[in-house]
Amino acid sequence: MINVIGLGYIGLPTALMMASHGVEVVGTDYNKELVATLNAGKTTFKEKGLDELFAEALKSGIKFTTEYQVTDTYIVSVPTPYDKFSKKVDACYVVAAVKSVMEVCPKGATVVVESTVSPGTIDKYVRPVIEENGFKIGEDINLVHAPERIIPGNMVYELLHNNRTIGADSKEIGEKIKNLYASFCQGEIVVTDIRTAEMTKVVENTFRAVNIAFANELAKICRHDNMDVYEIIKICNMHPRVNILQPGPGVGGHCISVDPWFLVGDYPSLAKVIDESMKTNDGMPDFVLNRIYEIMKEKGLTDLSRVGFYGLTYKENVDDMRESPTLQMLESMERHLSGNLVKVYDPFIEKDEVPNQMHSLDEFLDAVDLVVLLVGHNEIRENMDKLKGKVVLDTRHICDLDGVYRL
Ligand code: SAJ
Repeated sequence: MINVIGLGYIGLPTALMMASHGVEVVGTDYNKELVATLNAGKTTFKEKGLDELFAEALKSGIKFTTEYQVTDTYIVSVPTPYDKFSKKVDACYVVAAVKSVMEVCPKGATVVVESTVSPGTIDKYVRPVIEENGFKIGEDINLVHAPERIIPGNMVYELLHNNRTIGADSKEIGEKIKNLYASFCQGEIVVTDIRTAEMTKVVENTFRAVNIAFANELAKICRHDNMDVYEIIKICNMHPRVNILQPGPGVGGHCISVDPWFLVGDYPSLAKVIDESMKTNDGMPDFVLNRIYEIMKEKGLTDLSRVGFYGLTYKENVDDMRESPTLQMLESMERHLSGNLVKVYDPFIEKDEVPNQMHSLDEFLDAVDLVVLLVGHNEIRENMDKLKGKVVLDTRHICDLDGVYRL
């Protein structure tokens, strides 16, 4: 039996996927409310194909509990935030989970850490916890790092099809865990050592962050001299060895806006490009705010309460607001203008999360003259006509109405 610890964005789909592929799974989370919701037959976030997968896993007998199980394999997928001051990974949840596993697990068990961690975290924080509990790693307990790689918005598909990395101390244990993931994963599964697996995962997200920062910097250069950054990127990307990502209002989510900081925190004098890139991305919400003020001035608009922010989530077609650029813009306005007057709307966020939040597209559009498109949800892509007659600032390059403003 596999005990999956942490039933959030990664742990839950992973547990469901294994269960629906014939593996006996018990999911454990310390959040009683979350466990109760799952036991009541409901998922806790929206994701394409998740409800169907959940139904299948329930049929196959998956169980959810707050208790750690006595078994031979544990998969730890708990959050790894970063410390805002030191920029280093905060491994407290991983350490707490492994500690709890150590209290119940028998000798011979394997602990797989799926959470993203900076290179060296397992040596520095996880191995000591195991040894402090009297276990010898490699003899009594086996340790594996199998970082998740799935993208929110397409998690179920990517769980099935992405290649995976398994880092283990010994080839034999690496192969054993590879076989477990191969129960559902159709991608290639590479077995390597733990430090390499840690670094690879962080590097993948850092590559994307730096690429987006490059696109954001190009957007600023192009704005300065009135060039079309999107046309330029499109043409550059027709070169067989160029692949530039898209500029945007900032980088949110719990991965690309977080993981690269681990490298800056651990290697401050070496990770220069990464540091600058992260600062560029973090500066985009303020860049968008300045664009809004410029456009208001140009159009003679003075009333901020007639400005509307479309989108609260960190990207399109997900219901996740973590580190979202819109929230960063609202916070910045709160700080500088001591209040937030703008109207906000997101079809994926039903609960009231911010002031002046509206709950239908029509109500939102009636209340505003300037619409700032911050997230490219399908809803707005399918209703572009409704923006006719409004002043539109499109930060996602999804609107081609006449007179639309861009980054
Ligand atoms: N963004 C841009 N321009 C782009 C692409 C994205 O501004 O061209 C923004 C998005 O709007 C969003 C942010 O970047 O705010 C991050 O979104 P994302 O879709 O690039 O990535 P995440 O954070 O949702 O998921 C990433 C993925 N990593 C890579 O693609 C290398 C995913 O595969 C990882 O599993 C995930 O991080 C993770 O958990 O680490």
